Amino acid sequence: MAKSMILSALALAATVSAHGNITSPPARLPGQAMVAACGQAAVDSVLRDGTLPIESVVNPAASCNLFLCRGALLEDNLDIVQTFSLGETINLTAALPIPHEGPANVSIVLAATNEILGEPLLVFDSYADERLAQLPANNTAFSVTIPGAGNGVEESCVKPGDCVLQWFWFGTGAQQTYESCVDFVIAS
Ligand SMILES: *[C@@H]1O[C@H](CO)[C@@H](O)[C@H](O)[C@H]1NC(C)=O
Ligand SMILES: *[C@@H]1O[C@H](CO)[C@@H](O)[C@H](O)[C@H]1NC(C)=O
Ligand SMILES: *[C@@H]1O[C@H](CO)[C@@H](O)[C@H](O)[C@H]1NC(C)=O
Ligand SMILES: *[C@@H]1O[C@H](CO)[C@@H](O)[C@H](O)[C@H]1NC(C)=O
Ligand SMILES: [Cu+2]
Repeated sequence: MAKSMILSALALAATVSAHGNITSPPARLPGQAMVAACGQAAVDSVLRDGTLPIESVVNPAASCNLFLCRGALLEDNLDIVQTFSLGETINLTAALPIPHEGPANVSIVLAATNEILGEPLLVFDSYADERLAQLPANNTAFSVTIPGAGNGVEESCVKPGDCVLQWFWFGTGAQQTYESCVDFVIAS
């Protein structure tokens, strides 16, 4: 490896800082399918810091859809697809090592169109406010309830990859966007 490459790798490592992601249920991680779609440099940047905002992903390829799940793909996460029931309450936990105040929500997103199904399940008008002495407990441990019958969830979220439960947060001052996705299907 050329000395300049080592130096630039060190410089990158020095600027890495953690921001936030979902820690439970297990959320999509990068893998070989994401390498194919986004490129190795993009995946390496996410592997260096799994809490990276989408704006900091390095050199994403044109085929990389960062605005859904920060480019992470079902194909790399087939072993962690969750099964939820209509009306089930799902507890989530997030890590927020570096908070940035802004709106956040947790929504069922139709992966094919990147559209929210119905309304967001949970909305924070103000999330991760770094000016607070302590973040509210609900910023890192919260729950959502999967809608009941008649809301289109059972028809829309049938097979893995149809729907994701996406945590989305935008740090207004930092101008940074965070996304973590939990793959799920509705129990039949
Ligand atoms: C969250 O970030 C941590 C720290 O980089 C990383 O180890 C973990 O794999 C990430 N998890 C997800 C689901 O992105
Ligand atoms: C979800 O969280 C609530 C409140 O902390 C707790 O009472 C409940 O047992 C949790 N459910 C599961 C399935 O862990
Ligand atoms: C909710 O999340 C979606 C991404 O899933 C985002 O496009 C939308 O702006 C968010 N809404 C609010 C009010 O934060
Ligand atoms: C989170 O907790 C704060 C402080 O208790 C409260 O003001 C806010 O309404 C809660 N937000 C949500 C989305 O539950
Ligand atoms: Cu940040």
